[in-house]
This record gives sequence, C-alpha cells and structure tokens, in this order.
Amino acid sequence: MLITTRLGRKVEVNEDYTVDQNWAHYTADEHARWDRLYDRQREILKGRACQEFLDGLEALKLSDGGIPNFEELSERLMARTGWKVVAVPDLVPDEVFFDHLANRRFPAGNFIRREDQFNYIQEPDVFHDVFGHVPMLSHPVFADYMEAYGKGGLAAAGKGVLQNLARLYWYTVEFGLINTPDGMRLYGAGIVSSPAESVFALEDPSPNRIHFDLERVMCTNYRIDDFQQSYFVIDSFDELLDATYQLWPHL
Ligand code: HBI
Ligand code: FE
Repeated sequence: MLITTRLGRKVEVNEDYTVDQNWAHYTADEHARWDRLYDRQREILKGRACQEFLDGLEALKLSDGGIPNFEELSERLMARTGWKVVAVPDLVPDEVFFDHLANRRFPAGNFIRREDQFNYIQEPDVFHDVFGHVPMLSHPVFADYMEAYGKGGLAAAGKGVLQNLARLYWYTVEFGLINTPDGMRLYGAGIVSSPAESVFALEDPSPNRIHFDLERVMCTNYRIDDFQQSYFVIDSFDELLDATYQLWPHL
C-alpha cells in the first residue's frame, strides 16, 4: 500500500509497513557516514554504556563497517534471542509497532541521516535504530522484555493507556540508565546513539535520576526534542521484565 511519511515522501509498503531494505542502494558516502557515526559513538560509550550493550555491538558484528545488511544482522540476532530486524521507511502506527515487537521483529529505519543532520535527527534513522536499539535485543532478558512490551501494547490497545505505555518505552528502551558494580551506565537507545546525551545523562548535575518505579514512570511526561529532565534507573534488566508482569499478569 502507498503511505506518505512524516517528511512527505510517498512510499510503497507491505501491509505491516515493512519495505525491502535494498542494501545495495546505499552509496559509499552513506556507508562512510555510518562508519563515522559508529566510530565517534563507540569512543564516547567507553565507560558509559553498560557491558551488555557493548557485548551486543561485538556479538552482532556491528563494528564490521558500513550500514549493516538486515538479513545478515538478523541471522546473528535470531541465533541469540530469536529477534530479527525488519526495514521500515518511518515510524509506524502504534498497533503495527506493538505487533512487530510481540513477534520479535524490530522495525528499523532503512534510511540514514543526511550530512547536515550528522549530530541530530528527530526521525529514527538506521543509525538510531540499529546502533541504538539492536545490541540490547541480543540480551535474553531485554529481548523478553521487548516482546512482552509488544504483547502488552496489543492487549492495551483501545483502553486509552497508550500514553502511559509510550512513557514506559521512553524511560526504559529509549532513555534508560542502569546501576552496575562499576557505577551508573547507559542502556537506552536514544541516549547511546546521541554523542551529547551520552555524557549529559550520566555526568550533568541538572537532571533527576530516579530509581525505576513503574507508576511514576507511567505518569511522567517526556520531551522529544531536548535532553530529558528526568532519567529512570534500574538495578537489573529483570526489573523491566517484572514491570510487564505487574502490568499484564496474564501475559
Ligand atoms: N515506529 N518504526 C517505529 N519506531 C518506533 O520506535 C516507534 C514506532 N511507532 C510508535 C512508537 N515507536 C511509540 O509510540 C511507542 O511508544 C509505541
Ligand atoms: Fe528509538
């Protein structure tokens, strides 16, 4: 079916809003841009990202250079946690998004930011989605959390709680922090894919850093176009999974 993206592009998509990644269509400049984004962020994340994220980067060979081929990436990811990466041209409707997550498919942008968007892009491009989100999907407990979140989202559809669920996603999957024996570390995709926020979220004195509390997370508003005023901190990824059992005991 034909859709119009938020940027006004008309794109032919499958019923589930996926498209063919068409890996061959990336230019040498785009592959080089991925490498520059990757190298810069990897350096910043030393001592800042949690070990599980860094292990995922290595295990999925995202350091191999160039924009990853989703088919090859999915083979590696499937072998570890049964997840695969599917290409989408833009954000997809909530229901479609939840259905993908519930079936262990992560929808990742198939486009890469332009050179003039090198430091920030609002839309989730392939660097935000694949570098930011995919490494944690190789962690068994986080992989279970993301599936449970998707299943819960489908169960909650039509019950007027989507805003609460969006906050849970935002303060964990996108902007979550975790306590480790070596100190506080990053795991949220929105932070680990942002050079400035990777430093701000851990080291700036201004934001609140609140221990994860499901009720409080679900009633805390968030900002899309600026650093967060509050970050929520878990002690383990099991805490996230427990939160879904609280929300959806029947799952
Ligand atoms: N679609 N492709 C894509 N990626 C997302 O991260 C995404 C989405 N649709 C909805 C959405 N996120 C949020 O509203 C979630 O909280 C559901
Ligand atoms: Fe994201």
